[in-house]
Amino acid sequence: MGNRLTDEQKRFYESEGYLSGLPVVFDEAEVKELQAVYETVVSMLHEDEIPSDIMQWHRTSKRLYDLCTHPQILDYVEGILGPDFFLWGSEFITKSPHSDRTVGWHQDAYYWALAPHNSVTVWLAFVDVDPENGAMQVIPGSHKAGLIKHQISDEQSILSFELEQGSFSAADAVTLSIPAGGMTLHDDAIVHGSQANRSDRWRIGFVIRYSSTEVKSDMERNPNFLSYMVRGTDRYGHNPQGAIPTEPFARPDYSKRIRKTK
Ligand SMILES: O=C(O)CCC(=O)C(=O)O
Repeated sequence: MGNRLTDEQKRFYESEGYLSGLPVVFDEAEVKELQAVYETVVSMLHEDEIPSDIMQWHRTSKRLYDLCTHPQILDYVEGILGPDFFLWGSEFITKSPHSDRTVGWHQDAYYWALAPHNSVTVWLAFVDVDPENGAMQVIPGSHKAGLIKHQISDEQSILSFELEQGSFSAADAVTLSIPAGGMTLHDDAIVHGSQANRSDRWRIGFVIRYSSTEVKSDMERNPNFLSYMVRGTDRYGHNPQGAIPTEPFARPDYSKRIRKTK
């Protein structure tokens, strides 16, 4: 029997918009396997690509689909979303040693054509992640204030949009250090981002997105959207369903991130 979120953890997530400090999901040997998965993904990239350019690996690669549907991860997500939810997004967000690359402060829900806002992200660490190698930071409680205006982001950011200076207080940020094989959870409206990697080590994270079945994708804004029911029953039937991949690894070519610079 896997771990379930306690009532206290659920209350913390509800009030702060994130949850960290969970026991690791994967042990040392499993982390080595995850790192081999990452190497396989990297070997499939084109020369001018970085891992975060290609999204939705779960749609084409059974190995990544299986990771996104790991029972322990789903048990934790169920503690937040309740019994009926689907998987729809996955991507690697990495920074090489001493990379200047950042993730500008943003709210995920600003990017997504999903309503109502009831989605959660799992941030799964493939290596130890801490302040030195650019761990994710969150502004506790910021998910309660609604969506804030975004602007075109700084050149170093992996993302295209970020929050305007002064629209939140970066001094309130909490850094989410995670041991390899561990994970955090965050709300789709929490303000979050990450700084450059100042260390000699890689920073490798795999983020996985899930939504409760009442969430509907606006197919005009996101015609490629596909949902994968991973727990419970879909009583709404709002979204197109994807087919579970059969090949262990294949590139999801249709899910390329559009960004300003390499
Ligand atoms: O990895 C990061 O620094 C940010 C991740 C992120 O923006 C997300 O998962 O929504």
